Amino acid sequence: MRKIESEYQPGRRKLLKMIALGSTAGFFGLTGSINANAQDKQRDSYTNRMAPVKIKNVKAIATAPEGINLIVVKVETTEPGLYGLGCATFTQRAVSVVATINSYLNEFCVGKDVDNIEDMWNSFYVSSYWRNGPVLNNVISGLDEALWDIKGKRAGMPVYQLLGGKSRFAVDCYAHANGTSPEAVAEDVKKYMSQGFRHIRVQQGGYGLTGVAQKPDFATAGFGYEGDQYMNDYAYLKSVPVMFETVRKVCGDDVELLHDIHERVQPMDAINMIKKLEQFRPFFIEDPFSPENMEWFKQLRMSTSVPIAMGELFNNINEFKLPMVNQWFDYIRVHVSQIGGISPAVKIARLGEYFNIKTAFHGPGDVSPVGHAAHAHIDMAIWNFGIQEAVHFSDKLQSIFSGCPTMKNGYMHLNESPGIGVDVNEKEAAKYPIGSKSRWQVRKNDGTIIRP
Ligand code: GCO
Ligand code: MG
Repeated sequence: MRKIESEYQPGRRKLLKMIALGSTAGFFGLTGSINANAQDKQRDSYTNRMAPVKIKNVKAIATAPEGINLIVVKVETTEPGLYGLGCATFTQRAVSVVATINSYLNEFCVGKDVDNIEDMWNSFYVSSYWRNGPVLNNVISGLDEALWDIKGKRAGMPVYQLLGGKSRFAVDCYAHANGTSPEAVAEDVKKYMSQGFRHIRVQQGGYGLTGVAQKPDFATAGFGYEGDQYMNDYAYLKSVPVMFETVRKVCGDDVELLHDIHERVQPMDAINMIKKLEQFRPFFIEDPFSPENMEWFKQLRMSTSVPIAMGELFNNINEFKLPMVNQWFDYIRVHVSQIGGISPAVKIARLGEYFNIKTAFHGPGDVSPVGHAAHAHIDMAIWNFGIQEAVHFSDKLQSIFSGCPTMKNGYMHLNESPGIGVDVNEKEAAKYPIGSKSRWQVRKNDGTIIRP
């Protein structure tokens, strides 16, 4: 009868096996303890290197070198020489943003840990109970971007690396061509094409031809206020197809053309005009309607296949959800500081990925160089990047802000420094105090105020 092996009978082979198993376990134990030691060392060095750093002071730096109010938040920390900068530029209500930064935000932040960006964002966001307005969101944006700047400096890497690294070698941008006639606009387009831009926005007489409008009847009648602009929407609606036709004739088809309706005409007029532009293959038409008229997108989508960009006036991150789920537009025009900074902008961009909607972040002159750089860090990392609005950084602006992104061949390049990469000279900034005038009233011929 064959002997049954009992569960646990140590025989020689078994003994050898046990010894082998034991020494293997010993070996792994040893290596395990070596790994554990290595991990402990890593954790210790991380915690040593990333020992908690607290916020010492938060202040607003306000400057207007080009007559446009720019606001930056500076977060100073308990670690000598370590501070962060973030864009909080709401140029039309700059004084209110500065006051809120130097009071509520500073009071909220002092003594808190610099590391927990998401929690700092959400806790300040709800700390006012009422939330999501342009002033408070710009204040949060300044804090948010400054904390990302600090985290990048502590990690010793540019912010785009913290967001997942490069998805492209540089940020493709569009330039702004303008002129008082279709021919002058075409000349301006040629100028930017010669600088290497592949995407160019075309505007005749600024937004809505206001730059070339005649004297309106409301002014003759003595109605309205000083500085009111006049928009003749009939003249504007006829001028845009003529402008596109002229630019295509003069500059050809190898340039992408963009145009900003700037929400200034009646929705059905916008739809009819956009249909007339189909033959000129626009890259995108921006802000066909105001945020107050979102339902009209259904009609627009049924009427034309011209790509649409929308969103610079959205303050509430949730304003993007429904239009994106319904694919009412193709490009997300986030004004990053108006919705609260890098953290919410990345969330919206990532959401866009699931609806094949690309980004075209708002990048006008009323964004600080810190803000423009923050845009570019997100643009470098996200997959669904579309195009970035670019501006020229003047020498005066660069005398205040060092490390500004550079433009080459229509691409924006970051400087690879840790953090956001832009610094500010407070003494220089103080030479150009901000103002409190803002003129965004635009009227029709009879004096009716329109959405500007
Ligand atoms: C754009 C915008 C800006 C805004 C300006 C408001 O597409 O660049 O429409 O020009 O009008 O930022 O202050
Ligand atoms: Mg716009």
